Amino acid sequence: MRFLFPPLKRSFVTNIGIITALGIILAACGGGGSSTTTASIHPDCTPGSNTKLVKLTSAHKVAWSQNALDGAWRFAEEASIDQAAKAHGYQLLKTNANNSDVQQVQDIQNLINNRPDVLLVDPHTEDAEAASVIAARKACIPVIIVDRDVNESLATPGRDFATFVGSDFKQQGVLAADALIESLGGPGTKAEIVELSGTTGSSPAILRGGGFDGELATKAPDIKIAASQTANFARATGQQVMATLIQQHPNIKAVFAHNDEMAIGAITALKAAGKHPGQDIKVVSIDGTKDAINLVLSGEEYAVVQSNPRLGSLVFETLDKYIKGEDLPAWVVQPDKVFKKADGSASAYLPDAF
Ligand code: GYE
Repeated sequence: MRFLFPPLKRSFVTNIGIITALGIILAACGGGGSSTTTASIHPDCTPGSNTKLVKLTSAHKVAWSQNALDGAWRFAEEASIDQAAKAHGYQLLKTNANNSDVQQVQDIQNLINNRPDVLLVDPHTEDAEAASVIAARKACIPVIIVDRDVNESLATPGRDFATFVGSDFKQQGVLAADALIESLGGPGTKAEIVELSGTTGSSPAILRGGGFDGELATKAPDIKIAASQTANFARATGQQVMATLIQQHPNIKAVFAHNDEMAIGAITALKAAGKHPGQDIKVVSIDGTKDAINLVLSGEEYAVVQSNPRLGSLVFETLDKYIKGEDLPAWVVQPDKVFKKADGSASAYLPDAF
């Protein structure tokens, strides 16, 4: 029995409907087809009351809870997970929470009910899905957290889940601040800027913001953040928020956006307000989408800090290690780079951009 569903063509409702139906069929068949059921590989684990992270000796059915499918970054991540699951021979059972914590909590419960061998979770926000990760551990299903982390004081790697696989978001924020300081002429510069943050409560928004703000305050204390507002990692929202902020702060000299989508929206708004991004206002963002790298090459963006969405290989190599019984670190770090026009790094990266 296959669990590979086309990612973009179905709504989460359809996916969950199918998952539930498949669950009923599996139950009726008395097993998981070609897959090994959780019960058979964890003879000593009692679902519902398990207190320890279970070890795996084999795995076939992998569940994947995605927080949204709403832009180039997430499509690239989803494709990478799909491809790596296939390459490593796993069946993949997928959900998409459409940027809703309520939906993602429900999705994870539905996935647990289908008794996968392992669960991969990309949490929408840090706190909201932590209890679901613990619910999976109690149900004898080990979890790997992918891309965005949970609040590790609520669910802990090595105890409640196997490990976190993802980028160093704080370091991305530091690198973005360094690039922005450079774009404005160096640490002695006096200027006002604005910050467009990602989804409130998500680990990339918290850590990118913290890394950026700390680096700016330490290295260039006269560059002040005049306003910091969320635009939910979305292009259209970035445009709307920037249109208002540029009226309120007409003298700003730079914009830091927590992702490329918001930067692209902001550039549209700045131009509509008569500004010249790249000249009178410098823009720095994070991700590495094709659209943003092209703006770096045209000079409208100063720099893009990479956040590599192609996490699939690292995730499934990590899962293979877990199955072999190797000790995993609490965090498997995905390394990232910085792309600029001046040093040729943006043009060199462009063919790989997503
Ligand atoms: O930067 C953004 C997406 O979690 C790192 O989520 C990811 C972020 C990424 O919506 O574009």
